Amino acid sequence: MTYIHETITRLKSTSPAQSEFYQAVEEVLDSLQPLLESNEQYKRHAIIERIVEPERQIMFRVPWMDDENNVQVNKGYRIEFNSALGPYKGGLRFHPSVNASIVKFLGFEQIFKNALTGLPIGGGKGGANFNPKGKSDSEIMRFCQSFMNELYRHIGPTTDVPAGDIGVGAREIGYLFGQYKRLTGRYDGVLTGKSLLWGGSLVRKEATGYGCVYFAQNMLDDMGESLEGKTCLVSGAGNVAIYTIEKLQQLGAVPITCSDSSGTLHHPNGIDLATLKDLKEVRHQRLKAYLEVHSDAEFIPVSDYPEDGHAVWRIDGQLAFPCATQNELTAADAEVLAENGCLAVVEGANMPSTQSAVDVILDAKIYYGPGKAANAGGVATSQLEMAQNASMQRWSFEEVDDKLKTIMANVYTSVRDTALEFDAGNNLVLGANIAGFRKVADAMIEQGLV
Ligand code: NDP
Ligand code: 2IT
Repeated sequence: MTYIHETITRLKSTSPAQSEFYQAVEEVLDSLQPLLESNEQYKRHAIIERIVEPERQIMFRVPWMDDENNVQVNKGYRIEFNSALGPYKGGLRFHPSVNASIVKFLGFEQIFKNALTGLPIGGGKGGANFNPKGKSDSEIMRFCQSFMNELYRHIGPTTDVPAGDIGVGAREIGYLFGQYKRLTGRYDGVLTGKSLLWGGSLVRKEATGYGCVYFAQNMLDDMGESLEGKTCLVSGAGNVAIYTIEKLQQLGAVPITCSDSSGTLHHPNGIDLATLKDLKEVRHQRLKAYLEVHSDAEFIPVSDYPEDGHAVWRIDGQLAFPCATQNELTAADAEVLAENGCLAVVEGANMPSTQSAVDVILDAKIYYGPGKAANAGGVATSQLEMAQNASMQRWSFEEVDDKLKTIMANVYTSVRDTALEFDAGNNLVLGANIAGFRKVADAMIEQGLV
């Protein structure tokens, strides 16, 4: 108990104003108590003190010219958090809310997530407080080029391999890769999530959403349940949400919602994925435009959301998949999910549930798949992309998808078995944190004081 308090107090004074980062650290440390009590070597090697401190933090200026020839300046970040298990690996987020706290919470989570995949990848994260909304294609290109003008000197196929996250998809990865190649003259597998035309892996685009549903499938199996016919609440309408919806439908479930920053779409007959993809992947429109095709759907604008939460979780559903952003599911939302008899919450996003929401979910005996386990399929498939690049091979869709299924089944089993090992029932938060931490901490001990 006291070391959690001491660690957070120290972080608050040495890394001020990073509330999301403290939230992520507190959750992990809270879970680790039984492990630390029974294994004194982690204390002797000061693993906690070291693991909460990034190995390296890079912050840089990103100047670029907009279409009106005005100079714009953004803040760029790359947090190289932990390389005990392999090269730093983790996405880049372009969103106006990005700051040191957000990038550090994401980088910290990434360490344990990557460890859970069982693949040789360390943890990192980056991004910029750049708002891609409303920007022209040439503005996006100029921003990505300027961002890479600084980032290129810090990354490499065996040192640090970024990918996408919120606001960074195939288009941005293309512009970033082009500039990296121009600056270095190297055709390296230095980014993942690349286009299938030039080094990308099949299934990477779908992997986070598909992986999240495979994780849910494993959980439900253990409960003697299945996805067949279950009504599902999904938040978000980006990469993770779309491919979560796709896989849910393929496996017989009925996703009835999605959301973006303008509001929530509720289609009781089931989301029409072709319309959603056309809106979001092709025409880049707000969700409300879905009603032009489906007048029987309902759109709830953000202005009508309850004060203490998010409209999407107030709709009746059997399974919940938060796939948008951090802290999008509150304690009040969790209470409504419990009242409505929700069976499981499986997180496609990173830290989408607030700490008090997690407490409500666990108390209500809703089966809970935390993001660092349930959304690990994206980064795992990134590592499969790295493996294909390094060996100059190209695997088929089925081959990558089969590996993804196996990885997600293994993530689930190791998280579940670790919870059981520590008498924590089906508390997968504890299972995920201990299983991930143990691998990283043991590697750190073997590698000495670095
Ligand atoms: P996208 O940019 O493709 O989509 C994000 C979606 O979430 C959009 O619908 C967006 O709405 C919505 N959203 C984002 N921020 C907010 C906000 N502050 N308030 C309300 N809505 C918001 O990102 P991804 O789908 O890739 O990422 C979604 C989540 O999944 C993130 O937490 C990310 O870290 C996590 N994740 C992503 C992985 C990946 O491989 N891409 C892997 C593992 C986790 P709008 O467009 O209106 O802003
Ligand atoms: O949060 C995440 O795991 C990602 N955004 C994917 C990271 C990656 O390197 O594929």
